[in-house]
Amino acid sequence: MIRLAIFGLLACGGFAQMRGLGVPPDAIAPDAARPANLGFESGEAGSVPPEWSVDQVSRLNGYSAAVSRSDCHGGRACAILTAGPQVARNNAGALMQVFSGQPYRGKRMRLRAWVRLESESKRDRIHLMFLTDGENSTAEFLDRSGVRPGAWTQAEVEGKVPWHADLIHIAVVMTGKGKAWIDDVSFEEVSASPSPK
Ligand SMILES: [Ca+2]
Repeated sequence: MIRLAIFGLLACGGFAQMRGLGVPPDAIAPDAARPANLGFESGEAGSVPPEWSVDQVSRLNGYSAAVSRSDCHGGRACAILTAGPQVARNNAGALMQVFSGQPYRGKRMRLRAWVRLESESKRDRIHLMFLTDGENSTAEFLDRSGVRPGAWTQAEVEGKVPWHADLIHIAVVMTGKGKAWIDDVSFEEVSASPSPK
């Protein structure tokens, strides 16, 4: 039901590729215990940020990611996800990271990131999402409205990690032909509301 809701809402052909995120892509370490390099301070300018990857479908569609050392939100570096010239208007590209779901089982988590989208099309967006994988149990949480082209904005999405989650994939997804700056990602438990006295 969740998958249907996501894809029905976006009504965007390119976004259907995000279903593939449920399978660990190549070039990542699925046994990583905790998310890392969330401020993109590691790595060489111009190369893919360590711990992160662009999934294969996104790469085939023409998206690429690199560390940038200018115009960042925090620290000295950030990531840029760029749509190449061959990207079709309705495609989507994702920068993602995968780690163990075990420490987060049963917890309500919030994924946040500072993002800035540069695009000539007002339809383009940046969406945050996280997905969980496990035996007989998957879940997907998507920031449905997304961030429009403009200044640095903090995006977020929340969801409860299923008890049987083995892996968590966090992703920053850009739809369309823009250029997305990404920085200061966090994945934290949502604190319980104080009980009324
Ligand atoms: Ca940074």
